[in-house]
Amino acid sequence: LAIEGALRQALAHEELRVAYQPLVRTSDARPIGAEALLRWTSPTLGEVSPTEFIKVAEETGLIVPIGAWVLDQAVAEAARLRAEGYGAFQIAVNVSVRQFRGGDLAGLVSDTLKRHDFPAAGLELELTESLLLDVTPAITTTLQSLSALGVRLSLDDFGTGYSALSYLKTFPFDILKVDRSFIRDISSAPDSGALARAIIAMARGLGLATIVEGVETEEQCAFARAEDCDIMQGFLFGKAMTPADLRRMLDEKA
Ligand code: G
Ligand code: G
Ligand code: MN
Ligand code: NA
Repeated sequence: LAIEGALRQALAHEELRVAYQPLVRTSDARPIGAEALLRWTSPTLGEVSPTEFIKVAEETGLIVPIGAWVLDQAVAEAARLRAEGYGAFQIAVNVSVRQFRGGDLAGLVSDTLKRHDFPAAGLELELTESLLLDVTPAITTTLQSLSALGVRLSLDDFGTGYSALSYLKTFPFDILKVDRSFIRDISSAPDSGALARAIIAMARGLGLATIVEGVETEEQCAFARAEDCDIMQGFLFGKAMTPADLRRMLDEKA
């Protein structure tokens, strides 16, 4: 595989970078944090789509060292932002199932937070339903250790996988990210948004915070506000951007 070979070189040759997509508080439209999203420009393959190379990284196990690197970069950036006075900046990092098998994930997270003197409560780890498909005792223990550190756990892309709703009560999740497919066709039609509305209400009933993903229009933004969703994310506010662009946005919206 061309991608696999090139990806093995990528970390060592500094071809990877982390981009940051703003997370916006619904109540006052302020950016309060960002999701770290990995980007790769390969000298031979050009700009490779994350959906494509993350799949390869997961299959080969390369996601273990790459994931540790993303976590380090993202927490370091968030610590700098806090030191520069950007409030209680929150950082969200995606974690693959494979990283739960690659060693001591809770230890890695704890060490990373200590190294950058960053509070656990400022870090959100985004997990997908695939983690819960065949959950092992080791996965359960790791989730509990992460939660005990004070890190917040979110269930990403909610509603697209094979979720048994009981997962939400069995595991220590703090945040539910409503997949963007549920708000894609929001309109003035009376039944549009019914599923998103039900998911948000259920999350609230379980004491989970909610993030609505894929907010691209004012109409979708108004929907999130009307439904009292906590945080919004989407192209209406910004795509994944460089740290410099993120600072410009935080300065403008301060
Ligand atoms: O940035 P974009 O929306 O194109 O990302 C595509 C997919 O890649 C998403 O599912 C996203 O969660 C995933 N992704 C992006 N960065 C990371 C990362 O650092 N680690 C993992 N595991 N997944 C990531
Ligand atoms: O799976 P996860 O939710 O982590 O993936 C995040 C992906 O969603 C990124 O690739 C990001 O580029 C994409 N994304 C973020 N906001 C929007 C949006 O408003 N519209 C669309 N179509 N994609 C988005
Ligand atoms: Mn995500
Ligand atoms: Na998502």
